[in-house]
Amino acid sequence: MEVTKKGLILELFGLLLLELLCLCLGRETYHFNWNITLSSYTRLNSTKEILTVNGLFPGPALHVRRGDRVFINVVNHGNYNITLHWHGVKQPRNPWSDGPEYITQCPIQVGANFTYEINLSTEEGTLWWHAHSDWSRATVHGPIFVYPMLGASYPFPKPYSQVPIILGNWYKGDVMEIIETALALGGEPNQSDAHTINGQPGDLFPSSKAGTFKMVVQKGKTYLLRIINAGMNEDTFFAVANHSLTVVGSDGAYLKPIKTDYIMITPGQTMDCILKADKTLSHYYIAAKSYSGGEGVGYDNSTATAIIEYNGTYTPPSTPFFPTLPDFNDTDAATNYTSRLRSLASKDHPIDVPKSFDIRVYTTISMNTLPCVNNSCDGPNGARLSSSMNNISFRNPSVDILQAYYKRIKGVYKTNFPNEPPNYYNFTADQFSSNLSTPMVGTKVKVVKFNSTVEIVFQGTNLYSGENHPMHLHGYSFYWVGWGFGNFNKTADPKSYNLVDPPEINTVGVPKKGWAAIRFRADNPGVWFMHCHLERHASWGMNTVLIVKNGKTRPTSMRRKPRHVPPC
Ligand SMILES: *[C@@H]1O[C@H](CO)[C@@H](O)[C@H](O)[C@H]1NC(C)=O
Ligand SMILES: *[C@@H]1O[C@H](CO)[C@@H](O)[C@H](O)[C@H]1NC(C)=O
Ligand SMILES: *[C@@H]1O[C@H](CO)[C@@H](O)[C@H](O)[C@H]1NC(C)=O
Ligand SMILES: *[C@@H]1O[C@H](CO)[C@@H](O)[C@H](O)[C@H]1NC(C)=O
Ligand SMILES: *[C@@H]1O[C@H](CO)[C@@H](O)[C@H](O)[C@H]1NC(C)=O
Ligand SMILES: *[C@@H]1O[C@H](CO)[C@@H](O)[C@H](O)[C@H]1NC(C)=O
Ligand SMILES: *[C@@H]1O[C@H](CO)[C@@H](O)[C@H](O)[C@H]1NC(C)=O
Ligand SMILES: *[C@@H]1O[C@H](CO)[C@@H](O)[C@H](O)[C@H]1NC(C)=O
Ligand SMILES: *[C@@H]1O[C@H](CO)[C@@H](O)[C@H](O)[C@H]1NC(C)=O
Ligand SMILES: *[C@@H]1O[C@H](CO)[C@@H](O)[C@H](O)[C@H]1NC(C)=O
Ligand SMILES: *[C@@H]1O[C@H](CO)[C@@H](O)[C@H](O)[C@H]1NC(C)=O
Ligand SMILES: *[C@@H]1O[C@H](CO)[C@@H](O)[C@H](O)[C@H]1NC(C)=O
Ligand SMILES: [Cu+2]
Repeated sequence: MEVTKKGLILELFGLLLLELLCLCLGRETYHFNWNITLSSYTRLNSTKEILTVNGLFPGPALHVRRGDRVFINVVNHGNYNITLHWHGVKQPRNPWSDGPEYITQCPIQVGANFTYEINLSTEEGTLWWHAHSDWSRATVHGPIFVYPMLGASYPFPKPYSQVPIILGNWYKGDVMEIIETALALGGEPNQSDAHTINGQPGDLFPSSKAGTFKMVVQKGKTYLLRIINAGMNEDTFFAVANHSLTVVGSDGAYLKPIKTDYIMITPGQTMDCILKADKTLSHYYIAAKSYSGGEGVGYDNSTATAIIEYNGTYTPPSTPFFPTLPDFNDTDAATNYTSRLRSLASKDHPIDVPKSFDIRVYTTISMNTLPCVNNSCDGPNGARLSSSMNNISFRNPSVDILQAYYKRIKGVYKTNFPNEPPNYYNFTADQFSSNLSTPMVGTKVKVVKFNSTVEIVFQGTNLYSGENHPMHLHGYSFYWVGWGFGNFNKTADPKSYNLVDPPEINTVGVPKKGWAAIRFRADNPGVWFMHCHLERHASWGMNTVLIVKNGKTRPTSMRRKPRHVPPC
């Protein structure tokens, strides 16, 4: 820990330079006050009070440029304790503003407030924000538009207009009660009653004709659809009738353009798609429905729609043209699309994928069951549904892990998250012996040294049916270097990794009965949640935490604790 005087001066000088650089480049600072309120909304003929930010569903959009700084004071006038998370924002050295409850903060209690301080860094494209406590994110979420820096341009012709397309769900019941009931009884939570596009189920639902999201386009212009999957529990197929999409970005980083008729997007992901309005003047449906590869796994089978209307004088068809979407269970269609994603990896948008690694964590992601008194639960054979990573079903502590780490409070978490599955079996078999179903329960984290190169291989298991799991890591974006069906083979599979232009993302879909490998450099010290973005799996424990230790200098260490953080 020798911080020399010279080193310190250089360091301070460096910081000063950075600050000046930011000023010259026109880095902006914004201040917002957000009010968590209960507001009344009607969908599918049912009216209910939902949690919102400033009364809006979906919530307000943040419009920022790369590198900007944002302060958001969140005042909780709702009926639940709440936290907000800035999904895909790396929060350099600053886990204090990341948001997951009991991981980096205790919730903002009803009547209290907390200011998130967010420095954007290398993100550029589309991200989003959402609540990160219980299931409140069902209605508490919104887009983050990150434009290029002042004077910089897009790596594609500037679109005429940019439109957020937020995929979500509508539940007739109260979402918080739905998950509380499911956890109490041990079974599946109720499905949502509709998929939504920008908060509207669309006119395939007879009640909501007036409430379909409509987008008016000028023939000949291009539109950037900033698509966000804010859905709770299902991957989604998405398409626009008669129009192909050109995908140019995902998760706040650019991609090599991909022309496609449909996309598959998991909860947690974003896709930036260019749509050229070059078809006959008419009305065209936009449609979204579930991709659900799991056998016997329930899903909301409804289709949400929105409408693209060409501006002009013409007689529209009585029903707009409808797009072709893959079948609900078409895993080929899902993987065909996602396997085409490649980083732009240009001179202006370079990538830096680790060619080797210091640490590999090979972790199963699995459904499980826990025993239930008198086999009286609603899960398989009266057991209680559960989920795990490396056979540990994660439980939130009652004091946040960040605080416990910072203040060295003992007994809150253990640092022995295993680097390998505790037992090897055919993870993707069709049949399993029943002794494999029960996980351990606990709060185990993985600790890594600052600046180490990390490879994580997620291995989906087929226990109680495999499905595509969108695994999300906070505090980082990572390179998705490889994937395959079956069990990962550490000798053979790394040979086929893409170390040239892998996509840089923050949420990776681990294919049903398969694996996915990611790499990153652990250069952001802090406490970072890693979890499945299917909300029921996260509620059941498909989570862990990555603690990245401090480096040797101030700029490579976590920021100090802000003066005011919500008490536990
Ligand atoms: C926040 O919302 C609550 C409940 O709707 C309202 O009483 C309060 O005045 C609002 N506060 C601000 C600052 O808008
Ligand atoms: C909010 O948190 C406080 C303190 O932990 C707790 O007493 C209260 O019951 C919580 N409120 C709700 C609505 O969960
Ligand atoms: C936020 O909480 C602090 C401390 O309790 C309080 O002094 C302040 O008035 C609150 N601010 C708002 C906008 O509610
Ligand atoms: C954000 O950046 C500014 C300027 O570089 C710095 O002073 C501030 O401490 C940073 N804040 C956070 C939350 O990282
Ligand atoms: C809404 O109510 C109308 C009139 O009662 C009915 O025709 C329609 O089917 C209902 N829609 C839904 C989605 O329940
Ligand atoms: C969709 O699901 C509902 C409820 O589970 C079921 O009644 C209906 O038949 C399903 N529709 C289709 C087209 O599969
Ligand atoms: C539709 O076109 C007319 C005439 O060109 C123009 O005035 C109007 O602003 C356009 N509307 C939209 C929503 O683009
Ligand atoms: C998809 O579901 C249909 C109808 O349930 C079934 O016939 C088909 O085999 C399934 N396809 C796949 C790839 O599982
Ligand atoms: C997936 O790609 C393969 C190979 O390109 C092709 O044969 C197959 O038809 C595609 N499947 C779907 C559903 O698009
Ligand atoms: C694992 O199970 C799958 C599905 O039954 C089978 O295809 C595969 O050969 C098995 N792998 C091994 C190593 O036994
Ligand atoms: C992290 O490691 C890389 C590769 O060894 C090195 O180039 C870089 O300077 C290190 N970063 C820090 C902040 O120590
Ligand atoms: C893994 O791949 C190696 C090299 O191709 C092969 O020799 C070995 O049998 C494979 N292991 C398994 C369990 O399939
Ligand atoms: Cu999952």
